[in-house]
Amino acid sequence: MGNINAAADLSVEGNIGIITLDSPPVNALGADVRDGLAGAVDKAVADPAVEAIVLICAGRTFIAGADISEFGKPPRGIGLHEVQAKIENAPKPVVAAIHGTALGGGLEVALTAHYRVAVPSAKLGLPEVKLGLLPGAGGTQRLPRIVGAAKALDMVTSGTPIGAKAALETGLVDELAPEGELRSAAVAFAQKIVAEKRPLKKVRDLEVKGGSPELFAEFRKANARKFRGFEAPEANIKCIEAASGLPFDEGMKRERELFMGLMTGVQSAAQRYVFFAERQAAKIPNLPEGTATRPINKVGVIGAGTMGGGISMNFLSAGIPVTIVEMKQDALDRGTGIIRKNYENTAAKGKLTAEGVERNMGLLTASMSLDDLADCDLVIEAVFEQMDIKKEVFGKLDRIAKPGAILASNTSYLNVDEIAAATSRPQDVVGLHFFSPANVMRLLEVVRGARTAPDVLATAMEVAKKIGKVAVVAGVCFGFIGNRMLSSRQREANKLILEGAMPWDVDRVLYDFGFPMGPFQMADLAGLDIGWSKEKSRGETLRDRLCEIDRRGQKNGAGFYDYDEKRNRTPSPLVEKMILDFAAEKGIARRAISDEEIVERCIYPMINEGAKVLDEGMAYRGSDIDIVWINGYGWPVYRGGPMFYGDTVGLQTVLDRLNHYRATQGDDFAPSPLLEKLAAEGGKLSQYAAK
Ligand code: T1G
Repeated sequence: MGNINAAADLSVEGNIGIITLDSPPVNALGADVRDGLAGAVDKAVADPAVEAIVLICAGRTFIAGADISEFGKPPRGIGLHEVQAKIENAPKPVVAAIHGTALGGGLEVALTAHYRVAVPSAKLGLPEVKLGLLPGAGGTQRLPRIVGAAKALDMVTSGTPIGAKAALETGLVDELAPEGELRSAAVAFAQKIVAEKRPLKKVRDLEVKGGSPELFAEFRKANARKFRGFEAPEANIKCIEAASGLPFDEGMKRERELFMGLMTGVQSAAQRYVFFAERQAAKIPNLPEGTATRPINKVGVIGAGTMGGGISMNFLSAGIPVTIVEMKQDALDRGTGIIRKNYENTAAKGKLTAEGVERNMGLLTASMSLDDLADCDLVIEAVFEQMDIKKEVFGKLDRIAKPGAILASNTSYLNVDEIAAATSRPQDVVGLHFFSPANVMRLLEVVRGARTAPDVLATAMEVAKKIGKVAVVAGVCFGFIGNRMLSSRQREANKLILEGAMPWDVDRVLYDFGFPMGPFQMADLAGLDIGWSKEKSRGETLRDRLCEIDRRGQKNGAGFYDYDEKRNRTPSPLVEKMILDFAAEKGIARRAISDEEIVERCIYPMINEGAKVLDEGMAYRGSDIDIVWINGYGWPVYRGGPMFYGDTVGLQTVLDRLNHYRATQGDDFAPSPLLEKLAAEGGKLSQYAAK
């Protein structure tokens, strides 16, 4: 293809030189693409027949950014800044023709062109902040010169792209081309600017509008909570400030300095790791060649409670019809009513049109008979977490569902093999563990039973992507991956508040670590009485005692914390006294507990449990475990996940601390053999993959 190199081609049509980049899958700016682009610009500039240049990409998208896989490796090929200088300083107009997504370095290249033409479906953005970075090829200096400081602040710190129509309104795009006619439209545009002798519009020569000190102060204040713990957002803000206050070249120096600071930091290494880890998780190793997925055109959901309703919404929002079944009319009406209410709330926030609400609701069929699931391609059970009830449901489903239907359980920890054994088709049974609220949380644990067929597993992963979930395959064990590791953190948190810490100490430390909230605030939010029964309660645990005095959590104004009418949370003196009395009753001599011990006691056993999960083959990869924790439990993405964090701390250090606590806390801290092996070999949990 390429007559410049494998990635770049230059053709001439009349007086227009057309540079076409073709480097699947996303035309990322790897060395070959940069070299090819530079060569093609040189050649087009040198050709007297060429009066203007169009830069376009083959495949599904315009350049989607620098090649992230090159980061951290020895530089190869021409630098991106040099390529951009050739474009911006070309003596002939350069028109960037954009389809798909012009992201990061891709948009930064387009910003050095003199004009930009895009199809309406195109998106333009600078998502580097999601990688713990900032646009390091002039994006923070050129973007505000077009869209203004306020819009640029929002775009670079959120990383959210804007559509081509919005880009046209802000001047980021000069003209929209009809879908499917980008090339011809861009060539016609180039011919027009030549005929009209339009100037070579350099973005760098424009002034930044609206960059006042008040803007930056207010922006920082308004986003402090959202950016808590992250380094990259502040660095991006500083760059937009520089663009507003310094000459272009000075601003570029400031951008470079801040970019390198992030590039060499742990947070960006973590966030770039997560980018690839999330895509790896979607891949099933050793899938038999030619495994085809089953079509999922109709879904059945059993149970219209919180989970059943949330699960249904995922499919409805993706345009897949759902039949939801409940045994009682009032429960069914309540469930479908909540689904509608949720959509109306989304519409009220402007994120869904009224037509969208009706479209989604129009795909929902409510029923009180399992027989109405007979034509579903996938049925998801979301009934009470009790094995006998689940077995009964699956036994009935076995008789009702059509051959080849996939039967899934939303169980959060029960044995999927046992459930499958209640049917005559265990090969069609899989676990689909949604996280509450199921229509919001991105994580889906896909639990493969011993007899789950490969095409069922592949279909589950495919449908997960279709409904916008991040799916991770888990093996059958208690709590699968996430909840199994969570239980070790919960155990230690409960012990720590008897040994000397208070709930608010543990919550503060884990909040500062980067979690959205600590375990005791989480317990109050979820409700302390979940799974608790007055009849059976014997006051053995602190939670029993709290529920026995009707401290059920945030919902009734008192749990581990006291809550005022605005739900503001304060440590409870009553609970503090209960804890002291309870510890004394247990003969526990309380002591001062450091923040460091809280982190080590809550996090290191999770790392150890993750190593056990890997060793038992309950997860394919260490990075899969990190994806579970980031997308299901709010693990701070800038720490990469428990496996990546263990590698960052150093596995030998983790091992030493586990053995230290084992002396006083017992075999809950006995290290996993895999952890010992990797520590001895200098291996990494985040790079580990089951054979
Ligand atoms: N570099 C390397 N590989 C990339 C890549 C990139 N920028 N983007 C995607 N891939 C791979 C990805 O790993 C996957 O590989 C395949 O392409 C399909 O991706 C100097 C420093 C473009 C919206 O952050 O947002 O520019 O798994 O599954 O869902 O200032 O990919 O098939 O082997 O995601 O259709 C800034 C990142 C970089 C954009 C397409 N750019 N990419 O989504 O496909 S830093 C980004 C995306 C930078 C400059 C700075 C998405 C997409 P595999 P996919 P998709």
